[in-house]
Amino acid sequence: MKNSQDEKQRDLSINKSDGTNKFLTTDQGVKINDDNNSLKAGERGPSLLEDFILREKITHFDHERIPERIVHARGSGAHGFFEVTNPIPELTKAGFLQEAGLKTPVFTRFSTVAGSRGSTDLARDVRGFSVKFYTQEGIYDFVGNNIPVFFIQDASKFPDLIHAVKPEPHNEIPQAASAHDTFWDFISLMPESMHMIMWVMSDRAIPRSYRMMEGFGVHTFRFINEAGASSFVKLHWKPKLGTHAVAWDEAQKISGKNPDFHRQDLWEAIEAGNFPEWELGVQVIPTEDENKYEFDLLDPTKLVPEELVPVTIVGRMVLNKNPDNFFAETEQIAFHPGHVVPGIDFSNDPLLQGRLFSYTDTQLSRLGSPNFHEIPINRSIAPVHNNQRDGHMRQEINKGRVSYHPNSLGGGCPYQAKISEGGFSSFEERIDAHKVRERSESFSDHFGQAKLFFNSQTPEEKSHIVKALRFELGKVETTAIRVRMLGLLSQVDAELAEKVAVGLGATVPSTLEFPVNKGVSPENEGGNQEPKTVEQAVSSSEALSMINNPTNSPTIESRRVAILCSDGVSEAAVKNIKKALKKQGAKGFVIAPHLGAVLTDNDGALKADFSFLTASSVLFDAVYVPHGLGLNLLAENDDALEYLNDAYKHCKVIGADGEASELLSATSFASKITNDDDGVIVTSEVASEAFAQEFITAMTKHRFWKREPNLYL
Ligand code: HDD
Repeated sequence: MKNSQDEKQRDLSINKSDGTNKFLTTDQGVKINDDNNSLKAGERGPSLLEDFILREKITHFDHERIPERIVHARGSGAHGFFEVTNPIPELTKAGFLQEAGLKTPVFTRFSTVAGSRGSTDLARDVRGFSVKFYTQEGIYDFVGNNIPVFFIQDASKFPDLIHAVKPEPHNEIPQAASAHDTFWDFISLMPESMHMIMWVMSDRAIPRSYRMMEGFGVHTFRFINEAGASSFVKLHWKPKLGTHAVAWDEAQKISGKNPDFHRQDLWEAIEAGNFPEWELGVQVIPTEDENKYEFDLLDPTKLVPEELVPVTIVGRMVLNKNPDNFFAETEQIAFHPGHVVPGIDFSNDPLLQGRLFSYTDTQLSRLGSPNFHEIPINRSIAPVHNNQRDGHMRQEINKGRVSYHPNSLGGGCPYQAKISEGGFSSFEERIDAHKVRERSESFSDHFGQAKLFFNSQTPEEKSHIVKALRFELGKVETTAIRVRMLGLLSQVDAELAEKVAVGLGATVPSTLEFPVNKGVSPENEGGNQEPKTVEQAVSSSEALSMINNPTNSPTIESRRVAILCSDGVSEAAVKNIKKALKKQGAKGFVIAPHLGAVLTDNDGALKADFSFLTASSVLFDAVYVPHGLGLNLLAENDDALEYLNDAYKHCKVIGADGEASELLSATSFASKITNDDDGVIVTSEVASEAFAQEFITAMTKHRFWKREPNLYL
């Protein structure tokens, strides 16, 4: 296999254009002399229909929107490469996984699910994690999420799920939020969603950055090796920067201060050369182990605990180039879990099977034609030859008179590939079954893994789940829906249900009740099976907790620190912390009452990166106040104090040196600071290296959740 790392960029370059030093022209290449005035009958007269320049410009403008994605409309993407570190030829014959060091170009898109294209990045939601591999054997698409399980077990419920979570149809409210009646009405009637609900109510749903999220293929897939032997696999992406979240109050504030927070974070990291990186891991389940577990491998509401099947790392992905054009690349990219290459195949997971239909179908209305594979970002770098012809916006000029197979007039070309020549062949699974519209009994455990997830959380994380549920269900107006949800939560954990109930001023019901709707027999409500709880072989798993996650490394790379300054600030202190942060790959930003120069204690000047108004505490990972003469100005400035108050509330590191530590007594949290809060660091020295070190060590802990009232202590 050849290293094709740059091949996709070369392929894209033939479609790129740049108007620098060029004439303005019409779409037909005619040079334009006046782009400011339409052609009129007299300078004050009506415009003329013959003005082809005006007509062309307006027509193009009138049609420049395409339908947004029906889900995952809001997203951001980047180019990069995937490199094999541990080849796995014994598992799969997929060419891009065969040799150590082999690089394959990728384009990766991250997204929220429910919101529309212009919605906030910080919604409480699942995040999409899609990777298009431009392999030498054709396109392979990984189309996963940052959560390893899903809400529903059968694709036939997907339209219902999405209708329920999207803004309500009568008034189009609320945008990018699940906290409303229709979503929880549906969920309260779908006990199979309880495992996923635990994840979505956890901090996984409010990531600090796209660069700090795990990715999961969710379904069980198959790998097939050269000899035709198959194994079941689950795919994982593990972020180099660890898996981290923001606080819910912070997420809501970020949504107002900078709704592009994740998009900008990804863009700026790549522009600054802080290329985000993930490891690709596989969990391999031998075919003979298919029925070994207490859960069904085909059930997408279940994960395989890493304690039962460890994750083996096979390669790494680095994103190192921003798109040149958002629409052409990030918007027009079309992913499809059915885009696989020889060596990768599907399982019979009924959710996956439905997806295999949906993705091509949706591109037909979104991108407008079956020729969407010709759009540059979707184009394979492996040669494409077949007898598919014509259609809207066809780019390729197929030569010859033959567009059918078999043929003799074209010498039988293009000809089929033998399996030994790389021809795709599906795994020959033996199926001997009745055609039925049923769900397997092995899918009926709806609570066992919800319990596993909940039991794997730290007390802080459990407390966040309770608060998230109080928020979400608190926004639900129909009491019966809240009560039904409390019933389902009690099946996961009695204490969890009780604590949520307190927030709602409600009582946990003693029985589960599903109302029977008109015309539907009771046994068909909410699937075919009575929901069950099956005891799991693993009762708690570190990998499921973000705080205990074994892959989290103590790094502050690319983290942002707000340095609150006013005239008279100690230049040495600012430089000291900036230098120390830079050494760790992080960055300090000077925030001042106004933009322009901030005068320093030694008659120098620092450039303000932001004023108190143009940034906000929630856009930073930590706040530092250096010693200085103008501290009394900060103490009187509500905007400056809000940086500290919010940073404390969101459990971030706060540092102050010299007299700056006195500023903390002007904050709303002054009386709450305790000696054992490792996240509030004060020193009497100015510009002390030891202080900078302590500040950085505290930042590696990400957040000091113990400041919050914890419902589980
Ligand atoms: Fe889906 C988009 C992930 C179930 C139908 N899905 C979409 C995207 C991601 C996922 C990441 C955005 C791709 C991009 O960036 O362009 N979807 C998932 C995961 C699922 C899942 C991890 C469950 C395990 N999806 C699912 C089902 C169906 C769909 C069951 C339909 C039966 N998904 C779609 C879609 C979308 C889509 C309507 C909208 C835009 C697109 O495909 O290209 O076809």
